[in-house]
Amino acid sequence: SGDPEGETGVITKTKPKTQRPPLYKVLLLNDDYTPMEFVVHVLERFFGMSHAQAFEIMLVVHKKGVAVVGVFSFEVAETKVAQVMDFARRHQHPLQCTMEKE
Ligand code: NFA
Repeated sequence: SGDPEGETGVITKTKPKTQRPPLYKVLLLNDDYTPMEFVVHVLERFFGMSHAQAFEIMLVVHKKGVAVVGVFSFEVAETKVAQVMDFARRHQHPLQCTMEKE
């Protein structure tokens, strides 16, 4: 009663939380058949990596089985996955690209 901070005298502030859209990791998966040079080309073409960067990430996928190749909004991630899957299919390589919520 008559206490703007409640009954305790302790001042609390509420911070308005800015809503950020969820981010999605785009993953590239290893397989036994897709040529290494093709994967390097995919990383350069669709993920804007330099040749050296692309070669490095390709080797991570090759050795560890999977790597995150980028983090994007849902719509951009979905487009990247579709572009890579379509490019691999057209070249008859079994390369797999997926996405998951961060
Ligand atoms: N493992 C494939 C090979 O030895 C290369 C590869 C790397 C495939 C990364 C897919 C992803 N030819």
